[in-house]
Amino acid sequence: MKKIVLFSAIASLFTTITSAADLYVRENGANGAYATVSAAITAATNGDRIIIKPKTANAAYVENITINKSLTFVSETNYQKYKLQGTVVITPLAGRVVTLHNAIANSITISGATTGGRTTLNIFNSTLSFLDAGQVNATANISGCTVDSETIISHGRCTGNTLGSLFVTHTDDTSLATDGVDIIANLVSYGITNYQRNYTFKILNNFLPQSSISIWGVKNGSTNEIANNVADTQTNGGGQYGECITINLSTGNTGTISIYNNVLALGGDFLIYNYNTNATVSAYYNMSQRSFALNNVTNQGSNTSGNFTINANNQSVSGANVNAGSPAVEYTDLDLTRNDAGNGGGSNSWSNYWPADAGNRAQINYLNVPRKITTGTPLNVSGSGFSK
Ligand SMILES: [Ca+2]
Repeated sequence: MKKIVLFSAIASLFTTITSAADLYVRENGANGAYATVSAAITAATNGDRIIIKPKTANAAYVENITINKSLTFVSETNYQKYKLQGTVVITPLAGRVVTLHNAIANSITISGATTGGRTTLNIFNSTLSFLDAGQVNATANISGCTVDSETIISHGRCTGNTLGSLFVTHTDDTSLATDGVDIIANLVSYGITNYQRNYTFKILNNFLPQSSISIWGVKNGSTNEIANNVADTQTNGGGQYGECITINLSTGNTGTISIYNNVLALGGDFLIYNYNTNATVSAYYNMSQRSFALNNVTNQGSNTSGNFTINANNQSVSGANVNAGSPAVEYTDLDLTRNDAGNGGGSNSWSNYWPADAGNRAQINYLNVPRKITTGTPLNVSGSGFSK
């Protein structure tokens, strides 16, 4: 009897290992493939991979797609995206993980709250019109994507994207994620706004050529970072006072926000405008072309004014910002010189997330490295990336 039980256990393990399958989707169902993405989803089971061949002349698969399983979608053709025309909706479920690589799509949304756990949506190297993952108990990791209009998340990592605007919306999560919100090295045209109060945030090395960063919520008692960003409000203006960074926490919401090594090109009266004293705000080693007019900033020092040039064509800054960031060793640049204020500086430098040859090189989408290494202590480094 014991043998039978053991054999059953091994058989079920074997079934688990071999159950993940590749399902192919091709134009007109060529060579035995599915003709539609929806048909492949219907046939798939959790953990399967759907491999989609881009149609000739980049024609679209015209269908509304509902993803109600844990699946990964990839292109069959290297460095070429498949096109979807219609809506893409992810049905939430605790433990569900949906990953899309190399999609061209109109909108991708998670259709509602997840109960009893979390839904995870990963989108890499894709081009979208609109993305809404701002739901209760949802994590969205987005990297290497272009999203034309709004991107809405409530938790996750957002790295190396070109975005119209980015909103981190507040949700009343009941199954909390264990990590925070990371917004790193994105090109954002119309502003980054955080409302979330469940998670600590890091807003690092982003390039906002005509907009600003707004903070309307923090996790109570948390310490949050806004570092090495470029926010230029000279063209389109920023907040009410033209500011590059707006902070306005409501009563009962308190936390610390550290603002350092940013390039703040001001079109109005205040570089940083904090509406009240609910947030404890520090500002150090920021660079502006104007004098530092700050409102309700508790701690400040070593902010400098000087001449610099913001180059929107290659998302860089040159001039007085070079080596104007914090001299502390943990902010050292990749070339081991003092931190450059702006998106090129520090260990989360823009160049980490934006390969020079974007077409045929792997792209980093997350790095977790210590900023300072001490001899005699273990060095823990982790990261992830993707290709095609
Ligand atoms: Ca430097």
